[in-house]
Amino acid sequence: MKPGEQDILIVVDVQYDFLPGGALAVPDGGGVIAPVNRLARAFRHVVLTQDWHPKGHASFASSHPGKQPFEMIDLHYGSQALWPDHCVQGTPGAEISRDLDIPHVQLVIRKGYNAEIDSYSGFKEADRRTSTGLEGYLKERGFQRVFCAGLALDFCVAWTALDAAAAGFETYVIEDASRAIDTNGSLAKARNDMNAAGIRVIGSAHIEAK
Ligand code: VGL
Ligand code: ZN
Repeated sequence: MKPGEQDILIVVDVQYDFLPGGALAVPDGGGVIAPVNRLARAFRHVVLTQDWHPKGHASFASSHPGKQPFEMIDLHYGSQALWPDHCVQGTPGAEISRDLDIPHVQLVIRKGYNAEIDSYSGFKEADRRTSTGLEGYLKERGFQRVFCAGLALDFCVAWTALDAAAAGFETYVIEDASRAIDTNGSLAKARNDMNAAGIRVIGSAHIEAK
């Protein structure tokens, strides 16, 4: 298919902390850079998300004495996975990779900046009520199809895609332009949830150049 005026690519969290050597390095995370750059050239409209936590964020294991990264904890909005400190506002690990070559990016949406609430999704925080404003932005601009890629497939890419579908966008995830963390069955669960929501998981070969 050929992306048009009503299609937008959301490139999720391609930040140094999720790349090799980063605080929460996604296995083969660097493998997304080339396919994302190639893909982005086919889209006139591209937005990025950026995980952007204050120090001491509720999703950091270090904020909960006795807890380790990748354990679960109950927070006021429900169950939350705990992570190593990552993407702390203003640190090098929070920067978007300079290897992304997408000068036509139109918007960078930051998320996870509320100290007490995580946000895997670019649309809605983990309390499932606090909006980032992205839905309104995309609707006001008349987009109909949303294509998601980036890091990590089983967390921020999947949650962003699930919220895009819930908001009524025809939603695609581009698998070879994404990589997963895969902890505690998260990848299988994400695939199931995306399937159930009618999200199409496709390869970037299906996207024709402009
Ligand atoms: C992410 C865990 C914590 C992601 C962000 O980008 O998938 N995962 N924060
Ligand atoms: Zn995070």
